[in-house]
Amino acid sequence: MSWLDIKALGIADGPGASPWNVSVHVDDGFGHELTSPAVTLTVTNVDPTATFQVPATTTEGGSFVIGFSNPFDPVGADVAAGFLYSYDLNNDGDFADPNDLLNVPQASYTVSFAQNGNYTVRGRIQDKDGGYTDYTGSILITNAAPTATFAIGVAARSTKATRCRWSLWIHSTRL
Ligand SMILES: [Ca+2]
Ligand SMILES: [Ca+2]
Ligand SMILES: [Ca+2]
Repeated sequence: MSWLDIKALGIADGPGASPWNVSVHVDDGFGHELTSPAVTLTVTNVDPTATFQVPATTTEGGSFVIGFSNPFDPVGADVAAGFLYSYDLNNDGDFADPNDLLNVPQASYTVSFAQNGNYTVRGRIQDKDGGYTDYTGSILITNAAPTATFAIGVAARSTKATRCRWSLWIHSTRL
């Protein structure tokens, strides 16, 4: 009995109702019938996979997108049910920290880190049966150089053409 034969019986999605008791009944059409002893068949779930994408670098304070593409599961029932995604921004294995996301349907997540540094984030794709695969990706958050605008004003006050008083002021704004 092949796997295709088993799938034809409707046993395709593990774990489903596993374990199954399977026996084979043979009838040659001439009155000879035979039923085999039942054997136990356990169909295990296969974990889904995907490509986890994290940009290599960005600038601090800016937002960027992490997420999954090419989700795959060999069982149509698991694909049809849709996958759940989780995001662990500090890669501590806990998907419930502030700004983490646990078991959400969206395959991408827009995040930002306030400080520069090298960060590793974890992502998980999970099927309806709880099978999952974790991935990690690293991003370098570069320091954002401070910027400023300068305004320089000059005023002249004079009572005579040969005598002048000058005032100078500088205004700066740090962004
Ligand atoms: Ca399954
Ligand atoms: Ca699966
Ligand atoms: Ca976490």
